[in-house]
Amino acid sequence: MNFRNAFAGAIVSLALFTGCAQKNSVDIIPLPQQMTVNSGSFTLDNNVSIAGNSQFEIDLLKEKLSTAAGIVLKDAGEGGRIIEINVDPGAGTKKEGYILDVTPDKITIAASDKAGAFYGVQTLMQLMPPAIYGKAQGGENWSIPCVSIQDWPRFGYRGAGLDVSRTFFPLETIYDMLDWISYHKLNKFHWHITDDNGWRIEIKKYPLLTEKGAWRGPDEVLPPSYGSGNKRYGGFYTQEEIKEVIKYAVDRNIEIIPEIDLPGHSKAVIACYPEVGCTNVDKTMSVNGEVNNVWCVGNEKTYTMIDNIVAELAALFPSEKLHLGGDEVNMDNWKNCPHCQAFMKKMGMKEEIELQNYFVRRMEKIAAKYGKVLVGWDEIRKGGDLEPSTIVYGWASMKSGAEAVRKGQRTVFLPAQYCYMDMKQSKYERGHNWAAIVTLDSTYKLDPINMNDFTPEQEELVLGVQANLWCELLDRPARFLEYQYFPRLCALAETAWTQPELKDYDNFWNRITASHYDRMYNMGIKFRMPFPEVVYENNTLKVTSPYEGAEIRYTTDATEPTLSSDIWKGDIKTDEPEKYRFATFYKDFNQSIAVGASNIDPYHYLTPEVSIESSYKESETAKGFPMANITSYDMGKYWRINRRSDAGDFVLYTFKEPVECGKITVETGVPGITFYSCTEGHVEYSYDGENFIKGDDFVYGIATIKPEEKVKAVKVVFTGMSDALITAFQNLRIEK
Ligand code: TNX
Repeated sequence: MNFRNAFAGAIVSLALFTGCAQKNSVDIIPLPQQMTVNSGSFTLDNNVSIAGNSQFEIDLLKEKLSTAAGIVLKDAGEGGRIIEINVDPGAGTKKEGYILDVTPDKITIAASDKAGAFYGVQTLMQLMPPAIYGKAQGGENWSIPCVSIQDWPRFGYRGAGLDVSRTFFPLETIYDMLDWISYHKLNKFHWHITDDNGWRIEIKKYPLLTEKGAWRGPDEVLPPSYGSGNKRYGGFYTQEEIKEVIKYAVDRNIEIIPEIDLPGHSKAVIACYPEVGCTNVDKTMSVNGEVNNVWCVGNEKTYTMIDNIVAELAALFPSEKLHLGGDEVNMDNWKNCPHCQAFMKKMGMKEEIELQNYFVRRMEKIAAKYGKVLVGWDEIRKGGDLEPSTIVYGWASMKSGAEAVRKGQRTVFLPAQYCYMDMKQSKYERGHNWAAIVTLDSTYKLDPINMNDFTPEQEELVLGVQANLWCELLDRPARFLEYQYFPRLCALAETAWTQPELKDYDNFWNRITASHYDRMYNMGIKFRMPFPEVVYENNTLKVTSPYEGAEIRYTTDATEPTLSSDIWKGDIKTDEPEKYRFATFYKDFNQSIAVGASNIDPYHYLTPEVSIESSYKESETAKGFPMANITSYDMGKYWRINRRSDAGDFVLYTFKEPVECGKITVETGVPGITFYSCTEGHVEYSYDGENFIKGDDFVYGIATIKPEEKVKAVKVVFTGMSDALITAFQNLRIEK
């Protein structure tokens, strides 16, 4: 196939439509491999019939059109213009590929497999008004531009992963996700269904896993974590529910790959069945700050229990892949555990890393026993070889995935720097940043083949790419999942589907803003909006719009813009730039975060000399995070205590001189990340340093004070247990 021609085709087609009323209607995401736009259109109305042998796809289209347009497609043979959808093994299309032809009288979708027919319908829907994804009729013009498309995916593995352990999502969200990923021609849903903070799948042989292990809270076997606070939190899916989900996914060409994360990340199991955990490890913490979360690999009971669990999983999930984790095990657990040590001795092992490989090799055998192929994270390569069939998920870096490929393993690429949807999208937004700030552009750029110099044989081992959402930080607001995934998941979809020769970020961005925003709106996705770039120069606030036609509103009193704020029209002359805030709006549905000029400090925090007293001992301070960090007024820094806080704990900030101010914001936890904050407590303040007034309770680790006199002291007061094993405090944000 000649990609240069295909690219020319795509360009020609876009050019053809520039300046014409239907310009947006060929903005397909992911971009098809070959597309020609012809003149004319096919009008959808009640005089159209639908025929063919691809029943699910036919029904899907009928249902969408009747809901969104009130159009009732007639059955085959009833006359009128016609839509035909056929699966024919002789159609000559590639795996999951399709041919879509739209002429004024006829639409045909032809594919060699059902997946192809499904994707043909997805593309056809993107040629319709965005309202096709909606739940109501809006009076659109239901005509479809004439096109000729030949399309197929670049990668066979095009995934989205979701962690439902740290945050539990109801089934409704899982179904929404399946719809959304299928609209983007993604075909794998990697369900991270267990972790330290909740076991979320019914296992009939071990009922405690969900009776107890699915719940955390003050009186549960799992302590509160990640903002779940002082209440019972959790949930799980029954096997019957999962069967329904799988059926729904299969219809939409989605393979669900379940992950049971072993032998680390297993606090939920071990809290319910302590006999399979290492002993003598109460103080050995994982990188996520968990203790008692590692299976004992020197104990046969471990393997019996895993075998029994896998038996149920294997019977439930049709996928040939079984993901058993393998990541981030703190091997000190094994070092300190008498059973593991005795086992190492018996086996003649010298290092704990050999235990990791031993464990993984046993997992390969258990998977094989049930007809499955083992899948695991980068770390399963540690300490020895693997079966050639075993699949590695390269997450830590591009390099780690490439190493797996060079070792001859089939590999899915999800390097965190490109694919982790829990990473911040800019320095101003919430999210993890340990890997990178992951912009839309970063996700779009990912190319595991072109970024490595693999041999043709090695290229065959690159199964594809995946975007992953870890959910430690998803405790708010309810639709934050959508904010994190979209539109980054659209970028991943194009990376996964479209040949790199055809990819062009600016072109993608135009398609997103000109058409796909409207589609996502109709899909009901509360996607992230980009904020404007603002700089202050020559007494003027200069605003750069994030895209053509964006609606930007602003305020002049430092409050967040709303739909009734003024619309920005051009440069603003002012001597008080810090009072301005700008945000991008999409209809009345969505808006970006509010920003001020990036080259000035919009807050003007005061920095009075302050000293600290507290209930924590010097020895409890973590290395590298000293108490002095919270008197520095460097807002990125924090003081970290290596223990959970409880009622009675406090931090007292006393100013050398009383401070005149309008507002003090007291933030606990890690700056920009809702980790290790005060979940049960309130703030107190004092004008004389002796008598304290109770202020607000901490909400998401933050409390504010609006004093009426000069303030001498501010106190963080814990009234109950905090919900992480670590506690963190920040500098006071004091404003005039
Ligand atoms: C690393 S990726 C993890 C997860 C965390 C994630 C946060 C991987 C295999 N382990 O447990 O949730 O980082 O970004």
